[in-house]
Amino acid sequence: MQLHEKIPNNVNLSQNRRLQRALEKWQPNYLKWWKEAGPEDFQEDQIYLRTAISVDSKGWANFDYVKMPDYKWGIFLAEPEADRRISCGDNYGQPAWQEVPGEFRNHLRRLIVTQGDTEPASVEQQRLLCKIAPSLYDCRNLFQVNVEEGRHLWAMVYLLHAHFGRDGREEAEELLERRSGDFDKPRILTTFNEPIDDWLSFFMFTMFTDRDGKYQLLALAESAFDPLSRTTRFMLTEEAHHMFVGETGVMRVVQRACELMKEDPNEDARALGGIDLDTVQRYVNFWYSSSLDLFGGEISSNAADFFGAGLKGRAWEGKKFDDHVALEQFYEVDVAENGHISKKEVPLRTAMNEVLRDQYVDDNQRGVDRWNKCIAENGIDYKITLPHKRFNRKMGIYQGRHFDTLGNPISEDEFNAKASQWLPTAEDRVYIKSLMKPVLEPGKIANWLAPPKRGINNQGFDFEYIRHA
Ligand code: BYC
Ligand code: FE
Ligand code: FE
Repeated sequence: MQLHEKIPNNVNLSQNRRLQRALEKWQPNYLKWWKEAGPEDFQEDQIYLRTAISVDSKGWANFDYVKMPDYKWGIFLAEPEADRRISCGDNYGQPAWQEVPGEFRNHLRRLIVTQGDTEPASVEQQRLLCKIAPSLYDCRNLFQVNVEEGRHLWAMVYLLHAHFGRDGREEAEELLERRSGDFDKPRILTTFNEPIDDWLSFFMFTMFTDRDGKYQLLALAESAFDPLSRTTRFMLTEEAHHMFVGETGVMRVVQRACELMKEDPNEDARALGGIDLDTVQRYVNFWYSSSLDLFGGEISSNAADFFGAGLKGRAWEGKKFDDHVALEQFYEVDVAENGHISKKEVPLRTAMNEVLRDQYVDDNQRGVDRWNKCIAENGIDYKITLPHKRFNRKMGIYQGRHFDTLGNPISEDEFNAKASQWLPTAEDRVYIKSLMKPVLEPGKIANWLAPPKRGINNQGFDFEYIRHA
């Protein structure tokens, strides 16, 4: 472990001078990007953050006060597995690769760049949220997520620099040049260009979009390219906290809505300055459907190529599946034609995006069930639901068609007539925005949000998570 170097790492960076120099050249550009596109405020303040200092269970969660620009963004790969074998595709059972095979170079670079692009994109999307944080605790969690997404960018840039030569270095520069939502140089994937300018959206994003991250990382953890597998395995340990922020964040919005409903004679949470459950549902519908798009097309030759080459597997390929070659099987995909849905058996490899999406859907449902349990425990008769996976899709075989939230085909006119019940309206957004006033005294919290059950790292909710410089 080389912790005291300019770039903390467990990859023996000092043994490879060329690589070290190249990354040290990229580092100031990264910091320039962070100052320009990272959190708009608090850069001089001391934030109570966790920093990874090693990959074992003790060292990866080290808590202390740190100024964000001084955060130790390091390069950490999970420990190598002895004699690791390729877990899927045509080369199943062969030794995993330590170097990139020429024939898969372009595909692999593309996957790594796409993964890498989402990380800074999310930081850009969230950069103004610190100005309207509902509590010090939440503001600290936002920064924790942001610095770790920054580290995830480092993780991908390390792979580009170490294994893709000049092209890799160029891609690493471009990762700092694109900007979320920018007209000329947008980020690569759809959801990462959507604005996140209120905290309800932030909680939805960390619930649903970071969870796409979890599933894509699980798929890449199966990669035959061992450095990618080891990198993503360590990223997954950090990812769990991001989804915790999302799931418990929405849970606390829901809890507060229930409390206010019980106080109001008309059970109207908005009347008392809360976020009503119908609005929560519309935000769920939007962020969940947008995140479903991130899995790519239902029927995809790219997905088949990635799987066949062993570049990307399914989540928990070894544990959950028996046949890791997947050449003989089929997967059932619903296709929509002339207003009808019919089942179509497609070769399993071409359906790998859909297989991963279905694994993701189940994981989300478990979180939604916990929100509904909270609502029921408050004695309120309401259920939050995930819309059908055909609803409001912008990518894949359902794009350009219209479906209700149960997945039934409807006309464009019917969709437009119902859209204001299903998706956040301009009025919802104005209302939510009006609630977004900063509350930054330790122990205090905005009226629309319930406090968390406990604080971070055994600290209380009223702990001073941020010390003003
Ligand atoms: N937006 O065969 P298709 C995370 C493109 S999140 C824009 O259907 P494929 C994080 C596609 O690239 C995880 N374009 O899809 C979360 C292709 O373009 P070309 C990020 C899209 O290639 C929160 C064309 O459409 N990681 O970590 O099988 C905070 C046809 O594509 C979209 C990854 O995504 C879209 N939604 O799959 C921070 C893993 N969908 O080739 C971080 C790496 C598809 O025709 N990426 N396209 O020009 C991949 O595995 C694949 O690129 C995808 C797409 C699954 C995204
Ligand atoms: Fe990430
Ligand atoms: Fe994340």
